[in-house]
Amino acid sequence: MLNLEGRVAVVFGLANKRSISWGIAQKLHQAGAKLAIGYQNERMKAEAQDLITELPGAEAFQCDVSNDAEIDQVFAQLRERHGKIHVLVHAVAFAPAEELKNDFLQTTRDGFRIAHDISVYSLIALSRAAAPLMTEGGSIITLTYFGAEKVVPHYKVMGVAKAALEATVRYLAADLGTRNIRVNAISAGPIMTLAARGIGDLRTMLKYHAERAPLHRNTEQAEVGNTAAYLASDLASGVTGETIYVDSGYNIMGF
Ligand code: 0WE
Repeated sequence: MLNLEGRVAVVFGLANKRSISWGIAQKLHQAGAKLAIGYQNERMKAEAQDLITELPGAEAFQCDVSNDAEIDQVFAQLRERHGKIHVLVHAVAFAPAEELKNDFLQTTRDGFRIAHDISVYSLIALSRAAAPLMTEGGSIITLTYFGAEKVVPHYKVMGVAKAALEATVRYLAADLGTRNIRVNAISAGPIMTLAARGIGDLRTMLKYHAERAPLHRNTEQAEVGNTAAYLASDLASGVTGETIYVDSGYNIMGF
């Protein structure tokens, strides 16, 4: 039923086996998509490449999404190799560590800029580069978090960036709809990834989340991957500009 054979999917944001991008890449691969998977830099290379070789036919590429020249180069290569693409997954976010430690009131101009450049602007840049290759229509998927809409302790400038990301999804969806390119966000519950590991009380947060959520458990990468596979497929042909929660239902609770 969910068949992505003949589709080319490009995934950004692989760091290690805990990455949400890895959960998504595995599911897209299982559904039959051909994959190109990107990691940020030399430091991420070895671990990313080891994982990518687990998916037969998947190719690895290096791309720092804050660098326009690297983005151009990656999409030129994709054009050469595949001619067209169908799916873009943006699973990238960063704020300087100090910004998540200090009071939100102390957010620096530079920390704000970096968080928005890497976590928000990169979706615009990647979408602009991907759209000309999505000649058969397409699906663009990004990752967001509940901290965009309600205050989550320590999330701070990332919450502001994710709010901007969710608005960006709507504006991109409006622009790209005429080309049958859909743009959606998945709001995942907290998951122990490399990006989350830096957070002191993530363990407490995960426990709290599992206690409060209707499904009384945490979110798994594979569950996010399943929703990404749905959004990538024709099953979601009428869905664009949305934020879909994959969080065991946590966000619906008021008390
Ligand atoms: O979006 C995220 C990760 C965001 C993130 C995390 C870090 C930590 C290390 C962005 N940049 C950095 N920079 C670093 O130097 N999540 C949804 C995971 C996450 O991050 C949190 C969370 C959750 C959940 C930060 C504080 C509180 C909760």
